[in-house]
Amino acid sequence: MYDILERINQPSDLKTLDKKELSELCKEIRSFLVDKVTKNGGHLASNLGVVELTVALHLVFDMPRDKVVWDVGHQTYVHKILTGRRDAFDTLRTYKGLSGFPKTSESIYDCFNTGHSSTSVSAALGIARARDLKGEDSFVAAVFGDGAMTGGMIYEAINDVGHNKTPLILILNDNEMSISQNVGALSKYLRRLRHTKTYHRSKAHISSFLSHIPLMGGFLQARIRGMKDLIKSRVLPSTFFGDLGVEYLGPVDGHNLFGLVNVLNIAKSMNEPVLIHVKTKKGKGYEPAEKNPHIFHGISPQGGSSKTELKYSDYSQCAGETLIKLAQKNHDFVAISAAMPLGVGLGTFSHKYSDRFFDVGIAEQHAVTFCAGLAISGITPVFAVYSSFLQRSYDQILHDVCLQNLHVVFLVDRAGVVGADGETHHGLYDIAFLSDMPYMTILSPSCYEELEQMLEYAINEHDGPIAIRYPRGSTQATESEGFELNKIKVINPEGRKVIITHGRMAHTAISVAELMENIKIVVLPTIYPVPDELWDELEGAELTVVLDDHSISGGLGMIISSAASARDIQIHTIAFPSTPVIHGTVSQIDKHYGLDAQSVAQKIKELADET
Ligand SMILES: Cc1ncc(C[n+]2csc(CCOP(=O)(O)OP(=O)(O)O)c2C)c(N)n1
Repeated sequence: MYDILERINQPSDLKTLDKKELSELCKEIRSFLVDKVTKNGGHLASNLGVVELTVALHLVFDMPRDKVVWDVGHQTYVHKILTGRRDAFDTLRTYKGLSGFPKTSESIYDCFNTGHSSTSVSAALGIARARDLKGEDSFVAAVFGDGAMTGGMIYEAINDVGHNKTPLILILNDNEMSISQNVGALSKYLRRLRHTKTYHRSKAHISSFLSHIPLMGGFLQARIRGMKDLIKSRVLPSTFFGDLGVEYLGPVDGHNLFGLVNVLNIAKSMNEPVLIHVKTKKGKGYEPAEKNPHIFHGISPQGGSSKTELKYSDYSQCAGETLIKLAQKNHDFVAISAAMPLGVGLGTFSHKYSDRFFDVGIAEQHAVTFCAGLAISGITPVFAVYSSFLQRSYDQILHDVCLQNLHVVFLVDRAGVVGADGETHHGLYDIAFLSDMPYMTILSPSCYEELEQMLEYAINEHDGPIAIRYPRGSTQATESEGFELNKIKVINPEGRKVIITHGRMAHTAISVAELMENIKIVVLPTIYPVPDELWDELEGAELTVVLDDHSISGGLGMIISSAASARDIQIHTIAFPSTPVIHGTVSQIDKHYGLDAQSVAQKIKELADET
C-alpha cells in the first residue's frame, strides 16, 4: 500500500527516487496521514498542506547538517515520517510515544523544539549566526505560516535579519488560514501578493537557468545580480520583505514539488537572507479537510468525544455560552481572542456579537495591552486564552494591566495538564506568574455552574484584574454553593488530614476521601489572594496537603506554604514537577506524576506515617 514510503527510512533515501516515484510518494504520504491521523487524532489539515514542501526540503537540504526550524511544529508529521519515525507513527501524541511537535530529544533531524507560534525566524537566525561565528558551512531555514505572521516576534526577527544580512532562508507557507481564517492587514497584503506574478519569480528562473550554463553561468549570474537593485528601483514593485532587506522569491505553487525544489536551490545559491512565498492549500488532497480546514486543524482520536448528560461539553463551551447570556444584559463588555475563537468557545459569540468581538491574530501580547486600553476607557475586556499562550504576555499583564489596576477579565482556558499536546501546551505556570501581579485575583471553578457564577461576578461586580483558570475538558468535581469571593467549600469537616485543593483536582481529592478515612477537603474557588477562612480549617489538623494542577514551583502549595510558615503550619504539596511534563492522556499524566487518587492516598499515608 505504501510501496515507496516504506523504502524511505532516512532523508537520503529520497534522493534515490526518480521524478515519477517522488510524485507517487507524495500521494502515499497523504493517504498515510489521513489513515493515521483520522484514527489517532492530531493536526491533519496543516500537514496535508506541506507534503510537497517537506519532501522538497529534504531533497534540497542535507539534514541534519542543514537545519530547518518549523514554526509551531504542528505541521512536522511529514518530516517525522521521512526521518525514520514512520513505523512509530501510531504512537504519535500518546503516552511515551512520539511527540506531536519537533523534539531534539526525539530525533537528530529535529533541530529546535517548538509548540508556540512565531518563534522560528528568531531561532533560525540564532542558529545561522552561530554557524557563522563557528565558521561552519551549512544552510539554515525557517518554515512558518501566514498565521504565524500575525505574531509580533516574527517582525522583530525579520528586522534583525534584514539589517544584518545573515544568509538565511525564510519559507512562508501561506494557506490563508490560521486555525480559522487568518486575520489582519498583513494577511490582506499577502493575499494581494499571492495573486501577483512578480519579477522576482522570473529573475529567479533566469538566475537558475544561468547557473546551469557551464563556466559562464556564474559570471553572468553575478552581473545580473549586480544590476538587480537598479532594475528593481526603476521597474519593479517592491515588497514589504524586500524593503526590509530580505530578498523575496515568489509566489510559488506549494504543491508543485519540482518547482519548489527549483526555487529552494535558487535560494541556496543566493548567500543572503531570502524569503520564499509558498502558496499551499490547508487540507490538500482530503476533501473534508479542504472544505473545513478549521475543523481538521486538530482532530480528536476516533471515538474520542463521547456524548454527555452535562449542560456543556467542556469548560470552553460553558464560558462562551455564559458570555452570550451576560452580553444580553451588560452592553459594556467585549470579548477578545488571539486566533483561537473556536478553541476558547467564542465561535457563536463572535457571530452573534460581531461588533463586540475582536480576533487580534496570534498576538497575545498585543491582546493584553489592547485590553488595557479598552479598560482604561470604560469598556470591560474579557480575554479568553489558553494558559500556556498567556505566558507570552507576562509584562503586558504586569505593566499595562495590573500596575494600573485595570478591570480586565482573563479567561485562562486549558489550565493544568492538557494531554496529548504535551510540554509546550500544558498550562502549568499561570498561578505562578499571575499571583506575582499587583491587584490580581485568581479564581478556579470546580464545576460549570461555578464558572457561570464566577463569570458573572468577574464581569459585573469585580473591579481590577481578575483571572478565572479552568481545565481542558469537563471534569465536574463539586457542586456550586453559590460563588462568593473568598468563600471556601469544606467537604468532610470532621477529617483531621486536610487536602487543600481547587478546580479539577477537587475531584481527585474526593476520590482520595473514598479511599481513606479522616480526610477533610478544603476547596478554594478563590485561590489568590488566599482566603483568610482557610486558616480556621487548618486548626487541629494532623497533616495538611495542597493538591495542585500546576507546577510545584510557584503554585498554590508554595503560596500557601509561605503564608503558613508565619503561622507555624507545615504544608506538603503534591503537584507537577517544575521540569517539562510529558504528553499522554490527562489520567496517564496524573498517574505518571503521582497525582491520581491512588497515588495521592498512598503519599498521604506515607506523610502521616512520617509525622
Ligand atoms: C503563541 C501561540 N498562540 C496560539 C497558538 C495556537 N495555534 C497553533 S497553530 C495556529 C495557527 C497557525 O497558523 P499558521 O502559522 O498559518 O500555520 P498553518 O496551521 O496554517 O499551517 C495557532 C493559532 C500557538 N501555537 N502559539
